[in-house]
Amino acid sequence: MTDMSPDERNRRINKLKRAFAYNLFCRQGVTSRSASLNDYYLAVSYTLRDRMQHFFVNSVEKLLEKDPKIVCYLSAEFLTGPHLHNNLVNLGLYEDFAQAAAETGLNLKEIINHEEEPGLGSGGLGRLAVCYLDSLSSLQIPAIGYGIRYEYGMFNQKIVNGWQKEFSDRWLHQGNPWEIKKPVMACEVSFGGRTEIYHTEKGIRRIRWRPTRVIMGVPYDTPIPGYKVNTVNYLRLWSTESHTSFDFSEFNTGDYYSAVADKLKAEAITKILYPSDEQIEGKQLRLQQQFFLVSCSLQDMIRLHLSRHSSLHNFYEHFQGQLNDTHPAVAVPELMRLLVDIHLYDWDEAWKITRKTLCYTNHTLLPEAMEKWPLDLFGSLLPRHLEIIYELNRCFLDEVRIKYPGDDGRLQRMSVIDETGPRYVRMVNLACMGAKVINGVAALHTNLLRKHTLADWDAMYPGKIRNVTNGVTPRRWIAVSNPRLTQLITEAIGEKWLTNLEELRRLEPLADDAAFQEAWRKVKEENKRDFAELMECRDNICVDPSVMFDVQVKRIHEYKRQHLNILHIITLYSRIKANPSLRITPRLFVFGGKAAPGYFMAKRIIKLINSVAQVINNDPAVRDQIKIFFIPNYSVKIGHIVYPMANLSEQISQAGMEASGTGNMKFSMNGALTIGTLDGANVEIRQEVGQENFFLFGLTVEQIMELRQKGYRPMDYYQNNESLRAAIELIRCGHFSSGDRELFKSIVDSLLYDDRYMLLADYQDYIDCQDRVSRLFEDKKSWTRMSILNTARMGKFSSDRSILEYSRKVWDVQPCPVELKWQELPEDGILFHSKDSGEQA
Ligand code: 26V
Repeated sequence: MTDMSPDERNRRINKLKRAFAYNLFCRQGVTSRSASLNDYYLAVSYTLRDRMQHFFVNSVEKLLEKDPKIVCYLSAEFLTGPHLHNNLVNLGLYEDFAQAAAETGLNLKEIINHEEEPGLGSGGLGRLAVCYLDSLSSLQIPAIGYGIRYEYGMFNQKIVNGWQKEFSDRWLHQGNPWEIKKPVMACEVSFGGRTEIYHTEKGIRRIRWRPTRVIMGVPYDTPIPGYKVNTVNYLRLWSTESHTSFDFSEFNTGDYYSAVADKLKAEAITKILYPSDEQIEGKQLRLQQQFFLVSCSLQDMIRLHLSRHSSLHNFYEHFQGQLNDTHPAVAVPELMRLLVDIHLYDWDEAWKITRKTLCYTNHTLLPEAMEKWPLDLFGSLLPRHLEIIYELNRCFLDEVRIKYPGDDGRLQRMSVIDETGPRYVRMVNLACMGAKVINGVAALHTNLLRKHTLADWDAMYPGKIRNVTNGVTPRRWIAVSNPRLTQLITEAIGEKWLTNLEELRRLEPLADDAAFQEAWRKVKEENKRDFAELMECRDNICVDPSVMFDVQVKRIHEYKRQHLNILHIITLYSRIKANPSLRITPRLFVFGGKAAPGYFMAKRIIKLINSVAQVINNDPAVRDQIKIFFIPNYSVKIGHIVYPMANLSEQISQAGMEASGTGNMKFSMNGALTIGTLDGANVEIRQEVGQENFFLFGLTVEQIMELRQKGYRPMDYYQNNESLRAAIELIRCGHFSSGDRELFKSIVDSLLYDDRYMLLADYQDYIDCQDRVSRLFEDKKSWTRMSILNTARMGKFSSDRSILEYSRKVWDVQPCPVELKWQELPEDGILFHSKDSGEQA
């Protein structure tokens, strides 16, 4: 495509222009005279999708031919971010589209910016799933992402009077050009009822599930193109529909009105996303969602397998299921049910297949995040699955008894049924029992899993718990979001780094090169200027782009310690107030993130940030040196602007709490320096970039355990540290709440009397470290050098490396390259090809 004659290129551009016009007219039903920006966005997107469709159909055909093992990534969340720009970059068509748009009188950037992102995820876990899909396609590994097509995604956040307010997200209302509905692939999913025993003609005893409700799952496919390869995998999202041909009389809902009511009830299942970090106990709809996702996906995998093979004995050789956290863990009993009850395999054979098919990724160590379902609720919704779980658990506990005779404590801990109080089904134990491999998401996290959370499992199955450190895709997180940096890097070292991120090491020799440093600084400044302009437009806050941009964007949670950041800001504020002639290193503090709607403390922390911002941004004595900005409604799209503009990345969770973090990687790749604790992937980031290029502070996991054992007393720190006392006192006395002492009492009390995440123990070390950061920022050369070295040494954190590790350590899968001759596109964008002659049909 690159060695094209000007004539040929002109022809291609003209074709694209005609395709825009065709799509505008035929699909949107408008002409350029009446088209809205949304019409143009849809027309351009359809034009691109038509081209992608060609690769997609080809990839599927290749799969059928070669019959390789397919990775099926099961996840309750897929946070895709906007598609158009990413797809243009991956298909290498950005320049063509930009030119065709310009010649049509359109601005491609404006069209790209118009896209509303699907909010089908709440944070790192859902975004990781999509980085992995990008890498799977780019590495040409056959894969399907299975998820839920929530009608309402993650809520939209507005900040009203400093508080978070939630608004529903109707992401589909303007149309979604990327998905294709596949009604012929629909599946049935059952709920409720009871089970009964029957005997087959041969006299074999079997179980039949008599559900009370059957609904339909209809898939919508979104193509996921790899970067400049011919492989296009897809994301298959399931949506509920009521069962059209169902015999209502059997369930005494024979009248029309209750039939309609049933339809609405069925559709409710995929209505709304529950954020992954929300307490979900007892939410029946959530369990329905989990089962719905799992049942549709497993049926789909089995159907695909049986279209090419006569039996399911070798199912696991062709399908590798990956459970993204425990949300899809009900796959364990569901696969057993499909094999035993529907396909009539014997129990032991079915268990062998199941345990070879499924693997499980753990994404958190927080005890309160371990999913469990009240037994009654589980049994009333999935009676057959509960029976299967009982039977699996019985056999499993027999094994434990044989290996550890008389160890009742271990038996109780490892049981899938929690019987220590009210009875629950423990999803972590279910996933661990049914998985071939269990993995953690960063070295520290995996070690803590082995040593603590899953120690019993590690002892019983040595080697089953493995580590695969998270990674992020450099395509979206550098090429799409930071075009200036992309150009600078590519000019310096060529373009191979986008598919082999280790190539960035070749920037190292340039870290001290004055001209390169200058160019590097210019990129960052321009990115900062873009952001400052956006702020000014939105909130009328005026910022000098030369000050340090100090950023913390992530879900709001006490363990992530946004309020430690605030204590630092208040400390700086106090220093200036105490000494008005003091000149500090000026900073813009940027925050962004959503709090789970029912999480009281997280919502107070947002209010605190905004209240401190209100006082500081309006105080002429300090506002030239400190400014605070809370970005409302943080999203992937905002991430595209934020990671490229940051000078300092705040990764300050309590050690041992953040399983990995992935924002930390995105910042560092884009040349931000990190201030962070030894937590999650920070540990490995520091190892890679060098300890001299990372601002470390805080207690280690070991020190925290020791301190907790000794008896942690936050009050001691408070009493012995004057500036800490002053900072907390300012919050307590109502300085940031117009004298209201009640507003932040819960935050102050929790810090002074409990402080579960030990902010006070880390406070002084954090402040000292921030002072070092400030001093270093004044030395432009040293800072820039460190910034270049951070980017240069981030090769490890490409999701390509993660996926290659999963392929080797967990899945045992290989790439399956798709060869394809480029063909000309006819006017309407639909492309025909014949395999041998390459002629157009
Ligand atoms: C769940 C819950 C549920 C109960 C209330 C509090 C709470 C807090 C956190 C969670 C974690 C849910 C799982 C999750 O989102 N884990 C994130 O996964 C990312 C990708 O591996 C990783 O980078 C983050 O460190 C990890 O928090």
